[in-house]
Amino acid sequence: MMVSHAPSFPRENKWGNEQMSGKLIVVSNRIPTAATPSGGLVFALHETLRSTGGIWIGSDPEFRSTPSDELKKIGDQSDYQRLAFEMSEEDYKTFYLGFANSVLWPVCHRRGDLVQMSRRFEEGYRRVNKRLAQQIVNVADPEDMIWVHDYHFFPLASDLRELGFKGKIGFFLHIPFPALGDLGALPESANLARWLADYDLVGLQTRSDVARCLEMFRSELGAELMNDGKIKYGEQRVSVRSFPIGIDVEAFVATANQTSNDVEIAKDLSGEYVIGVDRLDYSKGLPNRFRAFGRYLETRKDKERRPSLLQIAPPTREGVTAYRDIRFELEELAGRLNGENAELDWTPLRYIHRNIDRDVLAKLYRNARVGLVTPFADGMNLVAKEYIAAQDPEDPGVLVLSRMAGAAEDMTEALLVNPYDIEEMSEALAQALDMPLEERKARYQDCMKRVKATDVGRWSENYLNALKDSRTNLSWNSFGDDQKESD
Ligand code: GDG
Repeated sequence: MMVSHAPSFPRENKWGNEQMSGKLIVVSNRIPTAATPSGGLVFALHETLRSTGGIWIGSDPEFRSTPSDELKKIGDQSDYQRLAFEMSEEDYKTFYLGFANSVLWPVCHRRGDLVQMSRRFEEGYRRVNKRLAQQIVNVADPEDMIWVHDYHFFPLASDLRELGFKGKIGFFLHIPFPALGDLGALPESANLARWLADYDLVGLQTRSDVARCLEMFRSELGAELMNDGKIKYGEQRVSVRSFPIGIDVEAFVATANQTSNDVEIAKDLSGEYVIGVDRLDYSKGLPNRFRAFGRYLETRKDKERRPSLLQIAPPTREGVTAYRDIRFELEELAGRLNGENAELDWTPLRYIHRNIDRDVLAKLYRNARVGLVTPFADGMNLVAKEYIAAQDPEDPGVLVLSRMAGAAEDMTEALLVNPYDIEEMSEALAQALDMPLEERKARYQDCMKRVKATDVGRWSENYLNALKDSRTNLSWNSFGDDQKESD
């Protein structure tokens, strides 16, 4: 069923004393369909929208040969509206697999060598964003606040402004903000600086991301940094701030503590094991992690000691060549590692290329002596936070964390490693496995403080408060008036 206009939800909200005058509209590529979705970010946004009412807009998983001009209701509608935008197969290939994941993703993760240039990709990206902007304008009221998530929708504010929307629009980038030098790998049509200047608030994961974004505004637009921390570009004012994302700490601790989800663990894993959990993505540094584990096995002094590595790596974006390549590379490495090190009664590496239940995952984290999180580049990395939250405070395991993950900016008491340095990672593994209880506890407590400080509920509250207080374009302060007339 199609909708052309959504009702306003003037309910009490939980992020401030002042009530929002309009409704909240969240835009993300994926939209949850279950009545109560699980998973940190999705759950936090669901809870936010439940308390404020509003609309969550995302892509329809089914393709249409001719996508509708209107948004369609999808999944549960009881607390807020969930609306989907339709795509054709060509849209999916060019917008999602193409421009978003074969151009923007590699550029933001410092893999310019993996960029696939194609005019079709650029056109698809612009087409889907423009169509979506029109669909949003059809359901938005002038005083609504729009919160756009991630690199799929960089130009959405520009497209909405072009259609006359003057309300507040915020953007949050979940992945690393690219360095100035890497922006050169984008096609000319992708002008990140101009696109982002049309938002009121640009939220990024870390302080380093903010520094890179400011550098881009200065260098590409000659924008000025003002005393209040905002960027001034002509009449526009853009706030650029870091909002480090986290997990739903209470829920995750409770899941990891539950005894009802105790898992039958294979014999190899009943002793010491090390865990890695990542979507199978080239940015996550999995081949080097396997190499470092192999190096640890070779160099360990006590050959009687037989720790295993449990790597869970569910498939993702398999329509992109670079993802198929990393899968083959990993399978080859896994085979070699086990071939060279396994014994009749011991398999050193357990590699699972499928999705595992969240409850089971929490338990697997809790029982693992070491959490290995070694991406080459990562916006934040929630696995690092989940691993810490799942630990037994009286006997915690140790987090080995790449310096290149956003999480490392604050979780400085993890064992920080360079994901390109196999030797260093193998030494860190040895140090983690031998670490005395007191040191493990002290490091865990420090990391846990950071995990709690960035709880995802607080994250969305902080972001929305900042968006509410922001205002970009001074001439938009009279926003709403002409839109109301044309409505
Ligand atoms: C992007 C940014 C940023 C993984 N395998 C399974 C499973 N997972 C869950 C993990 C975790 C989530 O997926 C992965 O989150 P990450 O943060 O590690 O990474 P991305 O997917 O790349 O997310 C990242 C994040 O956005 C949020 O802003 O931190 O930097 O790249 O929650 O537990 N969950 C289940 N089974 C699996 O097999 N149930």
